[in-house]
Amino acid sequence: MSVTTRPPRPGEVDGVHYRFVDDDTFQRLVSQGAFLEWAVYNGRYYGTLREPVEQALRAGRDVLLEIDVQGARQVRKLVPDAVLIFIAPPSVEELRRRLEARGDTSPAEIEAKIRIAEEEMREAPRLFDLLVVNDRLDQAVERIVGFLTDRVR
Ligand SMILES: Nc1nc2c(ncn2[C@@H]2O[C@H](COP(=O)(O)OP(=O)(O)OP(=O)(O)O)[C@@H](O)[C@H]2O)c(=O)[nH]1
Ligand SMILES: [Mg+2]
Repeated sequence: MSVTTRPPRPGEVDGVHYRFVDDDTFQRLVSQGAFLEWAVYNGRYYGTLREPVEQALRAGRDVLLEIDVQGARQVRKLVPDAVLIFIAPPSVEELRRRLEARGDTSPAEIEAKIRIAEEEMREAPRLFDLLVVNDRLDQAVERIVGFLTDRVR
């Protein structure tokens, strides 16, 4: 679970979907070195706390992070053999349709997210180990599972 300064959307629960904090709290965590990685996405801060990740790794577990491209770049530096998977929409039009269908994102925010996604899709091929187009969910899942199964073999 990530820490963020964006406000919760309807139905999102603090401590479940994100840990929602104010700017001062986020900056304090940054200066304490509490984050493994952090980034600014669409004007809001997002970060992964270091401690729970290191604890899980010490216990021999794999850790899954759902983070943006800036965060992926930091993780690549810290953990060179991390597996980076970029999940892309089939098209910008479909991304817009999905964001609209979610019903919790304003038109201005949808346009901002689309601009960010276009930029991320330009950078992704250089950084990520696998690009998956999430057209049909079951097929996207199959590609990811297949890729990870080959990697650990
Ligand atoms: N670097 C970084 N990015 C994060 C973190 N947590 C979430 N993000 C990214 O921040 C972006 C915005 O996430 P949200 O605010 O959840 O917006 P969303 O429209 O629900 O985006 P998705 O969760 O990707 O569908 C996404 O690209 C997330 O992957 C984090 O801890 N670190
Ligand atoms: Mg989200």
